[in-house]
Amino acid sequence: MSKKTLAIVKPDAVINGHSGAILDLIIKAGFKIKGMKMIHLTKSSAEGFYVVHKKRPFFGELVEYMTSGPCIPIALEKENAVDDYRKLIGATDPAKADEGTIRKLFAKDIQSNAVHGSDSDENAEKEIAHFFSSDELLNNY
Ligand code: 3AN
Repeated sequence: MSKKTLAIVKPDAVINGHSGAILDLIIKAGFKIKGMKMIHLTKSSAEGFYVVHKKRPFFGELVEYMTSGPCIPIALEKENAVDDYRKLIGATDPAKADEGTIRKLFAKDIQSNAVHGSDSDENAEKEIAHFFSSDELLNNY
C-alpha cells in the first residue's frame, strides 16, 4: 500500500484565513509534509486536474471556483495516507461530514469544500505529479 496522498487547501479556505488551522490539523493527525506550494491554478491546469469530472454538470463551476484564488497543494506521507486523510477531511458535502472533520469545521458547501484529498493510491501518485516535480519532494526526513 502506498503511503502518499495529495491534499489541497482550496481557494475558499485560503481566502477565509483557514490555511494555518487546516495545516495544524493535518500535522497533528500524523502526516508528514513532503512538498507544499501556494499557486493560482490556471484554467487549463484545473481542467486537467479534474478531467475525471469533465462530463459532470458542475465541471465548469468547479474549474471557475478552483481558479478563483490561490490554493495550496500539499504532498503528504503517512501509513494508510489516502484513507486516513479522507477520514480527517470528512464527506464531500460538509452538511454530511462528521463533527471535528476539516470540511465540517471549514467548508462552506459541497463545491466550496475547503480541501481536496486523493481517493486512491493510483490517483494520489498522478495528482502529486500534477503539482510537483520529483526534485520538489523531500524524501529524507
Ligand atoms: P471529493 O473531493 O470528496 O473526492 P469529488 O471527487 O466527488 O469529491 O468531487 C470533486 C470536487 O468537485 C469536490 N471537492 C467539490 O469541490 C466538487 N463537487 C463535487 N460534487 C459537487 C456537486 N454536486 N456540486 C458542485 N460541486 C461538486
